[in-house]
Amino acid sequence: MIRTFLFSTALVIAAPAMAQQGMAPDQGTTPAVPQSAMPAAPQAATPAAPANAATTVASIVDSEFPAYDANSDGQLDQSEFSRWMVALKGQEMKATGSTLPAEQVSAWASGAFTTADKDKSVTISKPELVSYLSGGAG
Ligand SMILES: [Ca+2]
Repeated sequence: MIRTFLFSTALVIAAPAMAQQGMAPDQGTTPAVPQSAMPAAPQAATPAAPANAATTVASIVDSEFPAYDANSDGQLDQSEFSRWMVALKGQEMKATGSTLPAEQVSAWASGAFTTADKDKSVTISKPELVSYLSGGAG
């Protein structure tokens, strides 16, 4: 769910950038890698996923990370991470028109933290977040 929303956000972000390039869709865009170029991808059965999805998530995380890394230590603690996830969830709910009670959103964010913190360091690093948002958290 969150992942889907992240991609649509990326598209919204990308659209004005392309418009500034004189509406030439052939310039400044990375050609899509054919699905057949990624035979090893376990989620190859998902045709809607852009081939460069991981790169897209990574670049979004890169640009947003400092805004949520309140103490600038390069890691997100649970409250920093939750703020980000709750913000994403809020945008997602707005986009989909569905709503969840605040306590459910916060319970979800708490579970997301546990899932994303693969090495159990009780902080989320950039790679952990990228992995989580890319759906690599299993
Ligand atoms: Ca961690």
